[in-house]
Parts: sequence; C-alpha cells; structure tokens
Amino acid sequence: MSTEALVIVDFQNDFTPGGALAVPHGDEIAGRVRELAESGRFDLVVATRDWHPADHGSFAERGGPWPPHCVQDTPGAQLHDGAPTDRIDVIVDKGQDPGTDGYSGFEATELEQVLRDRGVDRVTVVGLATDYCVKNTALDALRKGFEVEVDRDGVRGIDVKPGDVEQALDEVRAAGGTVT
Ligand code: VGL
Ligand code: ZN
Repeated sequence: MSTEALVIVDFQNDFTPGGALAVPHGDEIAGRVRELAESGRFDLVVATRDWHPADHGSFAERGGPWPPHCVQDTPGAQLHDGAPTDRIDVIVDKGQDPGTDGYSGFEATELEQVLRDRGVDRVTVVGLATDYCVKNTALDALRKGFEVEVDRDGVRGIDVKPGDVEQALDEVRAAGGTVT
C-alpha cells in the first residue's frame, strides 16, 4: 500500500479567467479537484501557491515573460473559490525568490519535507498550469523518487505555443510518470 498525497498546484485567482495570467478554462478543474480531494484515497492534500514578491524577475517590467501575477497577499494570489479549501491540509508557498522562476513546488520550499514527514511515496498532481508549474512539480517529484501521476481532468495549460501542453505531458511520461 502506498501513502498518497494530492498536490494541487497554483489553483489561484490570477490563473483563472479574469485573473492577471489566466489559464484558459482554468476554473474548470474545480469539480475534478474536489472529487479527488474527497475521494478518501489521499493521506495528505497539499496546495501550492505561486507567491511572488512585487519585483519578481518573471514579471515583464523586470524583463521576464509574464505580466505581474500572484503577488504576495493580493486577491489574485488567493486560492480560487473552487479550490477545496476545507480538504487542504498544508499550503506551500513558492516563487518567493525574486531571481528564480519558481515553477516547481519543490523549489526552495518545504514541500519535500512535508511529504517525507508523512511517509508519502506517491503523488497525484493537479492544478495550473500544465505546461509550467504542474510539469515542473511533477518532474521534480519524479527526480526525488516519488511515484507520480498527473490527472488530466484536473489540469489545464496555457499553450503559449500550441502543443506545449501535450509536450509537457509527454515529458512527464518520459520521466517515468503516468498521465491518467
Ligand atoms: C505559472 C507561469 C508563471 C504556473 C506560474 O503556475 O504554471 N506559470 N508563474
Ligand atoms: Zn509565477
């Protein structure tokens, strides 16, 4: 029997329609994410938040690729209303270092320790966006030796370049993860 965690990546207002960096149809993951969170299958439910300082290097005004988004303590950085907050055990904030992208939930955070402390060996990743933070979180989890599943109905991507989402899922499979 494995000990399983559900990792909900960046299901935040700024990544949903109307937000500063909206992922198309990002709000539509709510039902599937809640279904998984309530399934009884997970020993731990973690939510990550993109949690940038106002001068983050990924913002266009600093020469980065993105409009300002998920600035710490702003409404855009709050978890979306559709996130199953009543089922979330731990919130992990990421992207706080102004000089690094912080796409992975494992980058400069306590996420690995939280999972190890609970004896987790298998993670299911859902959230936003498939081609950035979901992908990088899933690949880091694989590198760290966790079994990893990405739940297709529980993710949405940006597709800056059409095909980016499919390529991201291919990369997860190639690295040993499953996409269901
Ligand atoms: C993300 C772009 C910039 C993500 C975060 O959560 O996928 N994408 N910051
Ligand atoms: Zn970001």
